[in-house]
Amino acid sequence: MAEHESLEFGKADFVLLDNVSLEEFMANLKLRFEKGRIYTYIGEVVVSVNPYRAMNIYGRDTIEQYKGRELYERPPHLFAIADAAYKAMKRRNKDTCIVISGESGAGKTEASKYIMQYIAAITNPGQRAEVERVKNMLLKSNCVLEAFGNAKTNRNDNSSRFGKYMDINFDFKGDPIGGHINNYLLEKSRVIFQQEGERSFHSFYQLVKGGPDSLLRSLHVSKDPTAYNYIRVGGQVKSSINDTADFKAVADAMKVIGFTAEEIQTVYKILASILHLGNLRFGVDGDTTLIENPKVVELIGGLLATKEESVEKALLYRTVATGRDVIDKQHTAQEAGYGRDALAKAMYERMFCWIVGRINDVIEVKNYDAKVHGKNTVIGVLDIYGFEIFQNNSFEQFCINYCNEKLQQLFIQLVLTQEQEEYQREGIPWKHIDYFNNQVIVDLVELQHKGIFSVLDEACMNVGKVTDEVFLQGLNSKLAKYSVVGFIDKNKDTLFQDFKRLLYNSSNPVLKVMWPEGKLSITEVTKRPLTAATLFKNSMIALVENLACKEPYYVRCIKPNEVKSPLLFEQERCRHQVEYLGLLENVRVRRAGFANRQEYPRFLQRYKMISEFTWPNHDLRSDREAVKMLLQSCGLEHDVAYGKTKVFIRTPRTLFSLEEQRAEMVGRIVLFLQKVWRGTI
Ligand code: AD9
Ligand code: MG
Repeated sequence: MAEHESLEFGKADFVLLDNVSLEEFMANLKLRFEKGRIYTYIGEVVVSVNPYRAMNIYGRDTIEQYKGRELYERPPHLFAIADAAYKAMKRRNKDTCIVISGESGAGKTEASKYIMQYIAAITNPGQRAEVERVKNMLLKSNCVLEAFGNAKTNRNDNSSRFGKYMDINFDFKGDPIGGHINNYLLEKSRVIFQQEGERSFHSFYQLVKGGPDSLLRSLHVSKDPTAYNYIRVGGQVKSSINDTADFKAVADAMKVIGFTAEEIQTVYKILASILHLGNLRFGVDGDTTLIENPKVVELIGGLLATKEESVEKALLYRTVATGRDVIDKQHTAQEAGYGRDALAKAMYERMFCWIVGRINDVIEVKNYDAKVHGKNTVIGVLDIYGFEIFQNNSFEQFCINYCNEKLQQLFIQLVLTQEQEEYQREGIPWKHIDYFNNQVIVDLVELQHKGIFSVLDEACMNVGKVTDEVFLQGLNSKLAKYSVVGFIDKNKDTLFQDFKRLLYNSSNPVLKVMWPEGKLSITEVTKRPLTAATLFKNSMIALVENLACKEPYYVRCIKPNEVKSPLLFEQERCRHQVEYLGLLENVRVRRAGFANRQEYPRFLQRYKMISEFTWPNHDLRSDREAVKMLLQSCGLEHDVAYGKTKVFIRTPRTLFSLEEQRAEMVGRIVLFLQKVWRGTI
């Protein structure tokens, strides 16, 4: 319980508040923020407030202070939670996960990076080259993924526009031997449009501003971001980001990870093609749709290693199969514009997924034989896009916010519901603590037939008949805060097959592999693909199932103000977050509850040497009785409760004391045995 911390900095654990009220909680949170103490515990949960300034608390010396320590021995820190997850994984062979949540700009991505850095720093004491290689890849992958998956929004200069779950695999020694990244729904609409004050993905500005002259010349890209429609809005946005330096860092990271020169070049070519695509203009001449600036098509054809005529045809026509005939149907200028934008978004998304796949190729554990090396365990780190409300909230915000509700539901399930259920099951006297269960919200979105996703999918099946407005009526007020404009299109996520064939037929092999379904002929592709919402829902359900079977550790991030100030603690904003994160309920359950529980036989196995009643074996009626005697004899029974199958320990201090006594006894026993061995006894 971090007693070494002076009270001047507030309570290091909210469980220690004199009264558990919202007022006291907020006062403590504010005091600690103002004193530069950005982390506070609720038991084993870390509450973090974004400091919006560089803190000198992540260096080598701090890492050393936390390494191998127990949570309550040091002031609250992300490192302590990372260490706890690591210890559980190493000592108890448990798969663990660290779930980081909080709204956009609250500090999740930064936290996830510090956690990974900590794990990298404390592992591989033997300096094995292969392990060092893996660690380096894992750390470098962040830089690449942020370049392509993050963007400046009005809420965060480096906002994650995709969800990321990374597994780190460890061998029996506890050293990282590989990893795997799952990515979730990239906000690809950003490729073609940004709200005022926002930017597209960093990668575009890095290329335009940081690419060497020779590269830009070969791509026919100018150094002025405002020359490109797709990033024009963002091209003028001022930000703290140094795109030029980042371009180099990302190129270096890609090289280190093992992207070939050809692959990196292809990535640049795709980025450039997208920029050129955005400048294409369509017009009409009589009843013919045409491209007003055909020179741009030539550039795109060159960059994508496809024929100029093929690009033009794919942009202006759609090949459809009617019965046995195949005909070319001309787009209207509007349809052609829609197709162009869909192509730009899809090219970017495919490239992003391909990059993740390539990183996975390199970091994935290979040739691991559990029989030889022992069990391979993992620590998962989840960093998703945070809850966000903009002036205009569309399909993407809807998905992002659904994802946050889903994670909150998991937290409620594990921390609030199951915890209370266990006390009841074990017969521990317990007064139920009430909380808002957001299951109703999750159901509203994902329930079969009745949920919003289902209604949306149904609307998408009725091609032509249902517009966004009709869909809205169907939903009534369920979606009051969202603008439904584009919901149906974004959910259907149509990309004309012509484009897939175009890119599959590229003579650039790197590009070609991103478009495998372009292989199918016109008559083969009639199956309706799953909608974006269904895919997202399925991926979220799988994610939650995956997290639920691991031992979870939580970091709950809070954003102190809207203006990125290191000084401002906006009371109302923070209170709101504390409320919807259910932190007060968390304190109540934790406080009334128990920090640790162990089944009686396991408890005895570990601590029986402490008491004469239990060492070497007890003769009591049951293990339960024996544990009672043991705890009585060392004066700790005031801090425990006896369940049906488990003993519950209220505060970590008691556990600490047991551990100390055990260590002392083990020492004595060893000494005794040595003497027996030497014949001095
Ligand atoms: V989003 O949901 O991806 O939009 P995050 O990930 O929660 O969001 P992020 O980690 O990107 O937020 O933090 C936002 C900014 O706050 C960072 O770019 C830093 O400037 C700042 N920040 C966050 N955490 C820290 C920290 N521990 N120390 C210093 C921080 N600055
Ligand atoms: Mg983030």
